[in-house]
Amino acid sequence: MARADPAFRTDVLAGLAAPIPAVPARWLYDRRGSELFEEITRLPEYYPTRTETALLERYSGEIAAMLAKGEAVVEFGSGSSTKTPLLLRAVHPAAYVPIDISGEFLRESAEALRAEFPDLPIHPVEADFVRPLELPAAVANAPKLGFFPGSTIGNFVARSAVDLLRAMKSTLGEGARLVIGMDRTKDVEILLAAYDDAAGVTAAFNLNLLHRINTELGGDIPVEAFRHRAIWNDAMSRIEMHLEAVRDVAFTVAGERFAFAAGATIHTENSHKYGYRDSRLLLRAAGWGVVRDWTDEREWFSIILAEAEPPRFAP
Ligand code: AVI
Repeated sequence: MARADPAFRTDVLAGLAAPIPAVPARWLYDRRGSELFEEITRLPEYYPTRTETALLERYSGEIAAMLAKGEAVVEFGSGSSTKTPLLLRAVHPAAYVPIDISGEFLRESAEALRAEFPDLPIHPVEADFVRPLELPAAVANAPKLGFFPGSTIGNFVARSAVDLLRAMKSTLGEGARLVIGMDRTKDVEILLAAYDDAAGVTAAFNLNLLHRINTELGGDIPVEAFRHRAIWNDAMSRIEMHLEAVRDVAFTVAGERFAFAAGATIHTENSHKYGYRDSRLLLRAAGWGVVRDWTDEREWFSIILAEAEPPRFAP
């Protein structure tokens, strides 16, 4: 059995036994899960990556023109292969600080960016950015620009999204700006196709969680007894991923027994979609005021520039 992260064990055992079974989405991303996610970003049905990249190609010059000089760009998550260089090339920052919980991804992406931007000081920080953290002393006096692309904010329920945006504000400090990608509400058919593609890559991504549980937690889950489901939850304005039992099934994980009746599901991910006003409300709830937002012709995705609002009395 591969060595398991104790937090993975705790989350899986508690999540499978919960009245509404659910496993936190972060566990979808082991090495295989991350590879499958990369594949998802290239699928014809998965519009977010393509649309956000096109927005950055088109508007990063405009974004840069609205910023201070000598900014330190702080990216929440290690630099993705195509989006980060687009911003860095336009902004010409004084320094770049990628923050990621995975040291391995952090080192790999920092290496790639060093090759592309040999004169840019890069200060990687291995940490979980959901909590406020101290930035390297080298960028203490620089104005900060947070960068949170990918619509990853959509994977957090509103309460956690606000906590996260507040943590970012506290990490970046007074006067900070934030460039954030948010996926917009749109036709349900388009959303369902993006999260249940014809080639079955998203299904493999979701089902990989069960393989991971079997490998790392000594599980004997018959993976073929589950199928991938993508559901639009209109009241919550989100796509939900579930793993649905196609027949009655019983299995053990880490020596504990679980049973699922046919049709019962394990909830594995939320991907919230925001209307124009919803995104502003979410940011405002966390102390960020929207300076400007850029969207594509179909209004499928937004890149928002926000600024940290100073504390003030309100009526
Ligand atoms: C990482 N995150 C923004 C993706 C999303 O669209 O919510 C994860 C994903 N899940 C299924 N497809 C993509």
